[in-house]
Amino acid sequence: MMALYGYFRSSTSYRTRIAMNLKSLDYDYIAVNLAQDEQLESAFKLLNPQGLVPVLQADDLLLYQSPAILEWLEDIYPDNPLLPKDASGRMQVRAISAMIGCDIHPLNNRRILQYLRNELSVDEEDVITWCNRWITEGFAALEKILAKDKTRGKFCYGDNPTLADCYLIPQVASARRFKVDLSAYPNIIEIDAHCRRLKAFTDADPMVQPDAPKSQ
Ligand SMILES: N[C@@H](CCC(=O)N[C@@H](CS)C(=O)NCC(=O)O)C(=O)O
Repeated sequence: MMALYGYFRSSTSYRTRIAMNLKSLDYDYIAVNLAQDEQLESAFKLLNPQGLVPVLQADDLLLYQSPAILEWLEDIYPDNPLLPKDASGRMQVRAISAMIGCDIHPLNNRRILQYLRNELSVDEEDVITWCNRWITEGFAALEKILAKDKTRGKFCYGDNPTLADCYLIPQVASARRFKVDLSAYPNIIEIDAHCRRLKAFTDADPMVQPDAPKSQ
């Protein structure tokens, strides 16, 4: 059985959970409480010296960096593929994934925001403005790419969920948390709504993870 070290609200953990669910893979969920900096403790840094979640343990293999984990899952568990067969389709899915994973998410992930708040004394309103700036720029470009693809079904690419959807849905959740007005991105909203009706996505939702705060 694999073990996934993650945090309920972490987008990179969320995208990994979606991919594992889409491939119907069982795993133990091991919560690493980022709010209490458990990721910086020496025990966790033995798993990932970067002090970042997710980490996936598969037998004696320790996997880190969600893009590499997702590609590894695709290589080792080819059923329910998350990449198209053709090279240009694979390029397109990886490009959308990179727009989110390389160019949007890193600018609004927790440690960057904590640095803005705690080291640079940026107030919460400006932190939200910062997040909005980078999410809206990325989403505006992504919306154009999605609108232009006339062969696209209900997902980011083609008629089936791909890695691109694993990246997009957590980024939309995080955009909502940062109060981004999503009305200018109808294709993104539609893909998000469609994916969030599927069990692989709902089971990966932050609020149903064992470490999510219990609702009153
Ligand atoms: N590129 C890495 C980024 C991982 C990452 O930034 N993880 C965040 C949670 S989404 C984290 O562990 N943050 C720790 C912190 O804020 O100190 C990946 O995709 O795995």
